[in-house]
Amino acid sequence: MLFTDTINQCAEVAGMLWQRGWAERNGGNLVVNITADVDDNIRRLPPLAAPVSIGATLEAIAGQYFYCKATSCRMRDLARKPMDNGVIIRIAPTGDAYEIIACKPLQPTSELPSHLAIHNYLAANRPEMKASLHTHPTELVALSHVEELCSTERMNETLWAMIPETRLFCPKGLGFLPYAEPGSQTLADGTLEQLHDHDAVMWEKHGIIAVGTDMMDAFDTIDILNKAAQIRCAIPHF
Ligand code: 2HA
Ligand code: ZN
Repeated sequence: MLFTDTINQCAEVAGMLWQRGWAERNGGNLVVNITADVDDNIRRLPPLAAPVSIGATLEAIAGQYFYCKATSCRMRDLARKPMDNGVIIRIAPTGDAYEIIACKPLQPTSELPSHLAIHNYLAANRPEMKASLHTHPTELVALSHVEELCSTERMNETLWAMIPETRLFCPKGLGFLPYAEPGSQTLADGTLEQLHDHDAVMWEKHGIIAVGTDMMDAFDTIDILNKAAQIRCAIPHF
């Protein structure tokens, strides 16, 4: 895909998140690796602001390019104007900082530590996976408030039992991560650990993050999991 097509797909997914009620205000974030598709015009772009330290050295994505939702921006606005509500960043050749190169000097997503740690892992281990998506799907978050479901095993058993497609399309299930502060390194580290065995991670009482070959693929994983959660929540006397 051309990087512009990739960004348009992010806009399409952002619109669906808003339509589903999973992206209130500035909720959720998305990051996609566009390195394979950036052209020379993008490569030549000068930085719009001083480099920002990542707080870690991410060697596998050194020199790579990402499109990210900007912090405080709304998914519903990104859906209409992806370049006014998202940024393209370039990771420094040393892997420990990034610079914003297009189109406005907006700050990237507040969950950047989690997303970049994930992309570093993916680039080294699963290079076909290019996208990460975090959102707040209502029924999945609801299930993370039910104490007896709060483990990877119990949550997957429950979701898989609801409708056969869940196991078919999410055979690895999701990893369950106990509550950690949004945007924190604890959240990033825990997420990364869970992604060794899963394509999605539930953040207790907060939301979910999924990876995919592209943004639509990551969205499909969350959509399938939330469908199962919706069915569970629809069972009377829950
Ligand atoms: O970007 O959802 O987790 C807003 C959030 C933070
Ligand atoms: Zn969130």
